[in-house]
Amino acid sequence: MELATLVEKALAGNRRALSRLVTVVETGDALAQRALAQVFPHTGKAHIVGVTGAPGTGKSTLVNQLALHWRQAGRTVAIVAVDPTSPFSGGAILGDRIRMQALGGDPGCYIRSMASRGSLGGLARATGDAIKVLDAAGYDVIIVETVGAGQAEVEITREAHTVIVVEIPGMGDDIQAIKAGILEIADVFVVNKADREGVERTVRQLRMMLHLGAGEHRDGWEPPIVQTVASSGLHIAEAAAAVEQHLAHLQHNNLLRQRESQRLEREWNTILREQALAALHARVPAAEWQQLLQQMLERQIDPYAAAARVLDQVFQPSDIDVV
Ligand SMILES: Nc1nc2c(ncn2[C@@H]2O[C@H](COP(=O)(O)OP(=O)(O)OP(=O)(O)O)[C@@H](O)[C@H]2O)c(=O)[nH]1
Ligand SMILES: [Mg+2]
Repeated sequence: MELATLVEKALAGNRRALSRLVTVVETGDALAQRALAQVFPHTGKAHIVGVTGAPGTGKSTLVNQLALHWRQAGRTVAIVAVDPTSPFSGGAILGDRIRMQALGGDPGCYIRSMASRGSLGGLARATGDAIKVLDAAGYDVIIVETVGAGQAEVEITREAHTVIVVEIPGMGDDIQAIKAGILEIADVFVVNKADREGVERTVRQLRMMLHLGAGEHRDGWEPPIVQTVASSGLHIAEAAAAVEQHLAHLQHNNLLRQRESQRLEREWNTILREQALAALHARVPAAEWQQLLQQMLERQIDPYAAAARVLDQVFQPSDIDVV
């Protein structure tokens, strides 16, 4: 199929075309870039919600419930489940199966799994590009679930307008958000499995950490803490309301545009960095890279000087002065 036709069909709501288009952009190759060029003008409308937290905290169950909630409110929902740890962990498959049962066959809900693609950076890029396609296809809400806790989650959740961090009771003092350093990026805390003992204590600890922490949240927004039992649907409406209130807060304070601007600048810089490095590799012979590396190993030249050697061959010195 012609690329333009594929894009046209995908954006018109043809799900098979949409799946194929996501697969195309995931690769990140030249065709993917042409596809994204056609998709990009249609993006920027969806509310992108990131959901992150330690393995097994009930993220998939929560995402499923939130999707059902928003579907009942008449909004269309796309779910992207990202698993950087392995190509399809048991957890991801279980979560997906649960979702299929409740949401399967609903034309207003689209579900996509993204598994490890070698590098974490590659996964973050592929996820960001998949989100663009779903945004252009007109989904009102795009929920991105990331498994685990670490740098990859932080990278991927940066794509989101609203980030939900899921905690559960019974982790003692060891609140996962601290370890992962994701406290700062949380807009909404969900303490799931509130049917378990110790939920009050976990909420108290979170509240304390929020007050001890950087003081002000980055957007002058105090992250609410919502207790849920995702497996039975308890307090899902409250969690959804907290997410919607955060979006309203962003909109009323012109922060949505600011976030979007920061996000695009980051993405642009990443692309420039990757492509500039690739261009340098293409223009400077491999033997010379090796030689410079050898000289650094022998402490004959330092890394800054080695970089300058490469740059000098590609840019005019006056170009570098300008930079
Ligand atoms: N008791 C209790 N169990 C829950 C709750 N929510 C989810 N679970 C259960 O917790 C288990 C893990 O749920 P998932 O939704 O797969 O968790 P997850 O965070 O997506 O897991 P990974 O994707 O593997 O990290 C499942 O057996 C759920 O049924 C809850 O509120 N209370
Ligand atoms: Mg899951």
